[in-house]
Amino acid sequence: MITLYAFGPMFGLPDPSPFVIKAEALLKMSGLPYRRDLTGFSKAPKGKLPYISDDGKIIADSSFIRLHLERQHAIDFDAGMSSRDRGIAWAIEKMCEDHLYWILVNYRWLDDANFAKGPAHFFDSVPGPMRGLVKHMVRRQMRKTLHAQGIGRHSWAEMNELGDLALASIAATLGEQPYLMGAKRCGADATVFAFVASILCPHFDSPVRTLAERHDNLVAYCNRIKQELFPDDAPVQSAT
Ligand SMILES: N[C@@H](CCC(=O)N[C@@H](CS)C(=O)NCC(=O)O)C(=O)O
Repeated sequence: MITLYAFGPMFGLPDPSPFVIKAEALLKMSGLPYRRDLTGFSKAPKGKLPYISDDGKIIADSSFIRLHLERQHAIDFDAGMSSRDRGIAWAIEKMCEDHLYWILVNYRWLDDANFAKGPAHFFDSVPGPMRGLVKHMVRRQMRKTLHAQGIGRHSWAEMNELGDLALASIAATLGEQPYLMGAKRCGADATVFAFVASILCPHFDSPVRTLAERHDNLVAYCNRIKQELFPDDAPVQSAT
């Protein structure tokens, strides 16, 4: 039995981490039985979630989880796709993880209103007198991380422009198809769904959410995959 170590549903999403949503989407797509454990963060081998345990073998990082499922359980999430399409899908997936993600983090952590109704709650269990200081220190560290990554060096207007281009490129690739690369779901759909649904999350306000909402096909795509893989959750967002 596979155990997925996750943060747990929050903000109307299956998980506050798009990487955890991606890993859970892959598990659901695999059809393998799994359970969720919300207590594993302190033991995360890379200090981050998600990771899984598969019959005692620990695999950390959503990409290695995918590779493990493919190799260990003989699953090809991209079955039937040409090597060109596999390449495009992988590139889009990494654009979501290594580019769009940081714009999402910026708006969740550095926008005061979003932080207060979102990540601030990660610290609710910190004892009262310490809580403000811990929140302040973690937020300051996040600002430094965004600066080191590079996205934090841009103005928010520039970030929006980059976010707009990334979302437009996903929407253009998707076009009128039901899934990113055509009529069949592929591995990258787990990722694109996870990151776009996280951006569309109505709990948070941001210009990039508004930009994503303009793409009716992206909104419909997220709602379609949510319905297929996470049917108990509320719709991502209605098209505007
Ligand atoms: N490359 C990793 C990224 C995972 C990741 O960044 N997880 C974040 C949540 S979105 C995390 O656990 N952060 C906790 C921390 O950095 O302390 C993957 O694909 O799984």
